Amino acid sequence: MPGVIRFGVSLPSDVAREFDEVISKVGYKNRSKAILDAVKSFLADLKWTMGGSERVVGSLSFLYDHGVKGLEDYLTDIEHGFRSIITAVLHIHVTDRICHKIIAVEGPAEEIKKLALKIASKKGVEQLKVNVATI
Ligand code: NI
Repeated sequence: MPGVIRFGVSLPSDVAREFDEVISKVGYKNRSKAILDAVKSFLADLKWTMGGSERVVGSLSFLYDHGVKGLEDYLTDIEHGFRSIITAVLHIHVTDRICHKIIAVEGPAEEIKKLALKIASKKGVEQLKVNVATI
């Protein structure tokens, strides 16, 4: 097949067995597609960790307490400031005080990292998670 490289990989037998069991349970028909997905996810995580100029697409998800003074305004200002990489924002009211926000992003990993750190470090924000994929 053009554009495809075949290579052998050595794994400890218990890891290989578990890999085969798990991918089969979730519906993969063969190892190649599972390994392709795993490698893409691994690369996306590394690009994110390196925070370089590589373009990634993904989302930030976090909870926050809208009762914390100034937090809503801070988040709105941040969203305007980073509008070049924000493609959508979803706000869900979870309880009387707690909101769940999902911010869809696309752009350089380093910019997405900056945005995530500015939000995560703020009082009242909890459990921020970043999910990124390579384009
Ligand atoms: Ni809300």
